[in-house]
Amino acid sequence: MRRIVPTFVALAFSAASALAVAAEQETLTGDSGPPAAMPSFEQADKDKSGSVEASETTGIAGLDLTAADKDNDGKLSRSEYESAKQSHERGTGGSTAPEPGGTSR
Ligand SMILES: [Ca+2]
Ligand SMILES: [Ca+2]
Repeated sequence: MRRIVPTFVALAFSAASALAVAAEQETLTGDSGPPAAMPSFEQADKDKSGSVEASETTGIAGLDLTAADKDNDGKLSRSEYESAKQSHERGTGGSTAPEPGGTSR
Protein backbone atom coordinates (compact mmCIF):
# COMPACT_ATOMS: atom_id res chain seq x y z
CA MET A 1 0.00 0.00 0.00
CA ARG A 2 1.40 3.29 -0.99
CA ARG A 3 1.11 6.30 1.13
CA ILE A 4 0.58 9.34 -0.94
CA VAL A 5 1.34 12.49 0.81
CA PRO A 6 0.01 15.30 -1.17
CA THR A 7 2.05 18.39 -0.88
CA PHE A 8 0.12 21.44 -1.28
CA VAL A 9 2.11 24.51 -1.89
CA ALA A 10 0.35 27.69 -1.66
CA LEU A 11 1.98 30.72 -3.00
CA ALA A 12 0.85 33.88 -1.59
CA PHE A 13 1.55 36.94 -3.51
CA SER A 14 1.57 40.06 -1.60
CA ALA A 15 1.88 43.08 -3.69
CA ALA A 16 2.54 46.21 -1.89
CA SER A 17 2.62 49.29 -3.92
CA ALA A 18 3.49 52.49 -2.28
CA LEU A 19 2.98 55.70 -4.02
CA ALA A 20 5.18 58.43 -2.87
CA VAL A 21 4.14 61.72 -4.18
CA ALA A 22 6.71 64.33 -3.68
CA ALA A 23 5.38 67.73 -4.22
CA GLU A 24 8.06 70.22 -4.84
CA GLN A 25 7.22 73.70 -4.06
CA GLU A 26 9.17 76.17 -6.03
CA THR A 27 9.55 79.37 -4.21
CA LEU A 28 9.97 82.11 -6.68
CA THR A 29 11.96 84.83 -5.17
CA GLY A 30 11.70 88.17 -6.81
CA ASP A 31 15.09 88.11 -8.43
CA SER A 32 15.67 90.08 -11.55
CA GLY A 33 15.70 88.33 -14.88
CA PRO A 34 15.05 84.80 -16.06
CA PRO A 35 17.10 81.97 -14.52
CA ALA A 36 19.05 81.58 -17.74
CA ALA A 37 20.54 85.00 -17.45
CA MET A 38 23.57 85.57 -15.33
CA PRO A 39 23.31 88.00 -12.46
CA SER A 40 24.92 91.37 -12.67
CA PHE A 41 28.42 91.93 -11.37
CA GLU A 42 27.05 93.59 -8.28
CA GLN A 43 24.82 90.58 -7.63
CA ALA A 44 27.61 88.10 -8.25
CA ASP A 45 30.08 89.88 -6.03
CA LYS A 46 28.34 88.97 -2.83
CA ASP A 47 31.02 90.14 -0.47
CA LYS A 48 31.55 93.40 -2.34
CA SER A 49 35.25 92.73 -2.73
CA GLY A 50 35.30 94.18 -6.20
CA SER A 51 35.87 90.84 -7.87
CA VAL A 52 33.97 87.59 -8.27
CA GLU A 53 35.86 84.78 -6.59
CA ALA A 54 35.55 81.08 -7.34
CA SER A 55 33.24 80.57 -4.38
CA GLU A 56 30.96 83.22 -5.76
CA THR A 57 30.87 81.73 -9.24
CA THR A 58 29.56 78.39 -8.01
CA GLY A 59 26.07 79.75 -7.61
CA ILE A 60 26.05 81.22 -11.09
CA ALA A 61 24.74 78.95 -13.79
CA GLY A 62 26.53 79.19 -17.09
CA LEU A 63 29.61 80.92 -15.78
CA ASP A 64 32.88 79.14 -16.45
CA LEU A 65 35.46 80.65 -14.15
CA THR A 66 38.50 79.23 -15.90
CA ALA A 67 37.22 80.37 -19.25
CA ALA A 68 36.25 83.80 -18.03
CA ASP A 69 39.38 84.40 -15.95
CA LYS A 70 41.56 85.95 -18.61
CA ASP A 71 44.53 86.81 -16.42
CA ASN A 72 44.31 83.58 -14.42
CA ASP A 73 44.33 85.16 -11.01
CA GLY A 74 41.56 82.86 -9.83
CA LYS A 75 38.90 85.52 -9.71
CA LEU A 76 36.95 87.65 -12.10
CA SER A 77 37.32 91.36 -12.27
CA ARG A 78 34.38 93.43 -13.38
CA SER A 79 35.52 93.54 -16.98
CA GLU A 80 36.19 89.80 -17.02
CA TYR A 81 32.81 89.09 -15.54
CA GLU A 82 31.00 91.45 -17.87
CA SER A 83 32.60 89.94 -20.97
CA ALA A 84 31.79 86.44 -19.74
CA LYS A 85 28.25 87.53 -19.05
CA GLN A 86 27.87 89.01 -22.50
CA SER A 87 29.31 86.01 -24.28
CA HIS A 88 27.12 83.72 -22.21
CA GLU A 89 23.98 85.63 -23.04
CA ARG A 90 24.94 85.74 -26.70
CA GLY A 91 25.83 82.08 -26.81
CA THR A 92 22.86 80.58 -25.03
CA GLY A 93 20.17 82.32 -26.94
CA GLY A 94 17.98 84.56 -24.91
CA SER A 95 17.17 87.48 -27.12
CA THR A 96 18.92 86.16 -30.18
CA ALA A 97 16.53 86.73 -33.01
CA PRO A 98 16.87 84.51 -36.07
CA GLU A 99 17.99 86.26 -39.18
CA PRO A 100 15.15 87.38 -41.40
CA GLY A 101 15.07 86.23 -44.97
CA GLY A 102 17.41 83.36 -45.23
CA THR A 103 16.88 80.18 -47.14
CA SER A 104 16.98 81.41 -50.68
CA ARG A 105 20.23 79.97 -51.84
CA1 LIG B 1 33.76 88.89 -4.20
CA1 LIG C 1 40.93 87.45 -13.34
